[in-house]
Amino acid sequence: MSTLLNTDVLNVQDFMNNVKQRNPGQPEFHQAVHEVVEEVIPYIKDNPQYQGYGLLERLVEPDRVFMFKVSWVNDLGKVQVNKGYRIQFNNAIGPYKGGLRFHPTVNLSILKFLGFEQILKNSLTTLPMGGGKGGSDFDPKGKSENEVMRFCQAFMQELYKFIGPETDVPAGDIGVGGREIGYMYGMYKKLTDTHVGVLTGKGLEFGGSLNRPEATGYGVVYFAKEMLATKGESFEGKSVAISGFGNVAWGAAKKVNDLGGKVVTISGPDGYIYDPTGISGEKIEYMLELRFSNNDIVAPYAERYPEATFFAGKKPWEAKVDIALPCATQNELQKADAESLVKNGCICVSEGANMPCTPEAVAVFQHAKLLYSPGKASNAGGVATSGLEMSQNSLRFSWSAEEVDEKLHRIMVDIHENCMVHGNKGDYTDYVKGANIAGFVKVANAMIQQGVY
Ligand code: NDP
Ligand code: 2IT
Repeated sequence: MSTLLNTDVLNVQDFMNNVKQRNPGQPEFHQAVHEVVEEVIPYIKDNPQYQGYGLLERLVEPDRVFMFKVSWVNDLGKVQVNKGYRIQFNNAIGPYKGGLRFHPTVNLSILKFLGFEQILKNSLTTLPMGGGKGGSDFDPKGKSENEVMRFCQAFMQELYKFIGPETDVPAGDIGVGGREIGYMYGMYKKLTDTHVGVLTGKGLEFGGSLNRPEATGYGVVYFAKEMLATKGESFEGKSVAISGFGNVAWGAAKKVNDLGGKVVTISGPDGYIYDPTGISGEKIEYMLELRFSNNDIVAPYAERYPEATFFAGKKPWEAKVDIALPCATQNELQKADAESLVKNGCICVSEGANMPCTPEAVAVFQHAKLLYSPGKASNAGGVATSGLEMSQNSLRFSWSAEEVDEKLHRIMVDIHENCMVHGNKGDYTDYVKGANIAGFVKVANAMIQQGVY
C-alpha cells in the first residue's frame, strides 16, 4: 500500500494521523501542519483544480534535511560537540530561504515546524523565495565573543556545502544576529573564495540592507496597524505588551513608539518588566545591551529604571493592555494567558514570534472576535527585507533606509489585503485562514506547473 495519502478524499484527522505516524516525536511540527491543513484541506475540496497532485503530501515532506556535527574548542581548551541542521523544505517559488536558530532547545521538530511555516510565509511576501530553516543546539548564553566566533566558523565549515546565493540563503533567528552572520559570512567567503549574497542580515559594509535589523518588528506593527484600521482604531494612545527582548521585540517597540503607542512590557525567560512610564528612547536601546550581554535575563532593567517593576517567573499577558505583540518564542502564550488578555479588554494580538500562541489560545481570541494575526503573516517583514537584501546584492546596489522601509510597508499592506480576501467571514476576518490559503495558493500553482519530480 502506498504511504502517500490522497488529500482529495481525506479529512483533516486522517491526514494528521498519517503525518504523526511518519514523523513521530515531533509535536511542534505536528502543531504547525495541523493549523495549516485545517484550513487548506477544506479549500482543496472546494477547489478541484488543486486535487490530484498530492500537493499537501508533498508540502509536508522536506525536500532534504542535512544534519551534521559541529566540533569546536572552548576558551578552556575543552572540545565541544554540537548538532547542526539545515532543512531545505520547498523551493517551488524560489531558492530555499529562512533563518538559523542557535538555542539549546533546537531539535528536528522545532526546525521542521519553522521550515514548514517559512514556505507559506515567504509565499505571502510576494517575493520569489522558497522555505528553509536551520540551526544548532549551541547555547550562546555565557559564551565569550571568541567562543561565538569559533562556533560560527565551525558551523559554516559544514553548512557551506549545502547553501548558495541561488540555492539556499540562510539568515538570523533566535541567537543569531548581525554578529553571528558576520562570522559565518567570513568563513563562507574564505572557504569558497566568493563574495556573494549567500546570507542575509549581513553588516552594511559588506552587502547588508539598511533596515533589516528593524524589519521584523516594524512589519509586525505595520500589520497590526492595518488590522486596527479595519475597526477605525490606531496605535495612538494605546498601551502595548511586548514579550521577549531580542531583535523582533526591539524593532516592534521602536515602531509602536513612532506610531504614538506606549510599550509597557518586555520579557525574558526570567520574568517580565512592567514599566508604566513607557519603554521608549534610550530604554529601547538598553534592550540591545541586555541582549548582547549573553545573560538572557531582563531583570536588570528594573534596577536601572526604578519606575519599572520586575515580575519574576511571570508572563506579560497578565498586564492590562490594549494590544499584545508576542515576540519571544513558540507556545509562550497559552489559553489562560489569552483569557486574561481578553478579560482585560485587549483588542488586537499580532504575532512577532513564530507560533507563539498555542492552538487553545488562538481559539480564545477567535471566539472573542478580537483582531488576531498568525506569525507567518505578521512577522513576514523580516524575511521580506531579507528578500530585498538579496535583490540589492544581485543589483550590486543599495537602497536608502526610506526606500527599504517603503517597500516593507507596501509588502505588509499587501499581505494584510491578501489575508482579508481569503479570510473573510462576514463580520470577522480570520487571518489564520487568510494567511494559510493565500500562502498555499501561490506555492500550489507553482508546484502544479512544475510537475511531479
Ligand atoms: P533573539 O535571539 O534576538 O531574541 C529572542 C529572545 O527571547 C531571547 O532573549 C530569548 O532568551 C528570549 N526568550 C526565549 N524564550 C522566552 C520566553 N519563554 N519568554 C521570554 N523570552 C524568551 O531572537 P529574535 O528576536 O530574532 O526572535 C524572536 C522570535 O521571532 C522567534 O520566534 C523567531 O523565530 C521570530 N522571528 C524572527 C525573525 C528575525 O528576523 N529575527 C523573523 C521572523 C520571526 P533565551 O535565549 O534565554 O531563551
Ligand atoms: O522566521 C523568520 O522569518 C526569520 N527568522 C527570518 C528569515 C530570513 O531569511 O530572513
